[in-house]
Amino acid sequence: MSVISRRKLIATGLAATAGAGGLAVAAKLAKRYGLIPPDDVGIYGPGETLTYAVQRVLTMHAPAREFPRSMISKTPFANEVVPTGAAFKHLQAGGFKDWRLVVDGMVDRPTTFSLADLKSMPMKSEITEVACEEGWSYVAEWIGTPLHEVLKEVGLSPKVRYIVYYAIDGVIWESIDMGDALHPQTILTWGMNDGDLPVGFGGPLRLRVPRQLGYKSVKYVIRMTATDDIKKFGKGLGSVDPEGGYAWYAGI
Ligand SMILES: Nc1nc2c(c(=O)[nH]1)N[C@H]1C(S)=C(S)[C@@H](COP(=O)(O)O)O[C@H]1N2
Ligand SMILES: [Mo]
Repeated sequence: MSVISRRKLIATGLAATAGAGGLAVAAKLAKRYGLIPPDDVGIYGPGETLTYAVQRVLTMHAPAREFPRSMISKTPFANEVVPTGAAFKHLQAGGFKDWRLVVDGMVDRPTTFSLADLKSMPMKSEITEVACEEGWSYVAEWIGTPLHEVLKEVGLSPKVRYIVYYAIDGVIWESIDMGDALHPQTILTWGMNDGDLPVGFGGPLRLRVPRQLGYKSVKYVIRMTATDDIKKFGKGLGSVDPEGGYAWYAGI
């Protein structure tokens, strides 16, 4: 989806959910509850703040839609971005036995998890949709370890406001606020449709954030950092997407 049509969508969504009076209320709530997204800068800033605030106030605990098993897409389309770097290839050749997820930042116990470690924790399966900002989507069963279980394990500082997460490629990184980080549907996924998570779909480890557009569901996750200051990361906009013109908050 182009930047312009995204803006149109945002404007339409705002009008539909809030109306003119609601916008004023949302602006007030945004201020009061600190619902200011990291990309609240430049000419689109106020729009991003209102979209984020309206969505957050209305949907703070609302789950993403879940589907019956019969709706699982027969031929899910992977927007393949398989990392070709030597490090990934080496891990893949070893059956991902040596894949590690580092969780650090503002936590009591910075921890390195293997896939086996994650699989030994409470698990969750959910049938949800991946929706790309370019318009296509598919439904699949995702199986993994809820992120909140991992965060409980490492002991989050009460000051933490964002979880930043990185792909092995060294380019893609994202962040989510605590509303999404602690949401029961946000899972570190290692299984798909009853099997291992295929590499094309982000295997061996992908963060599924089903309440937001596909680009928040980063594939090949190797590190997560808890922080209270998102401005310290990258260009300070919260992820690579706003650096390229897309919204940091991509709620659906
Ligand atoms: N590491 C990594 N993760 C990524 C991407 C990427 O380029 N690299 N693309 C994102 C985008 S834009 C979308 S829409 C989804 C696509 O997921 P799919 O391949 O399962 O359809 O993955 C997201 N995760
Ligand atoms: Mo996408």
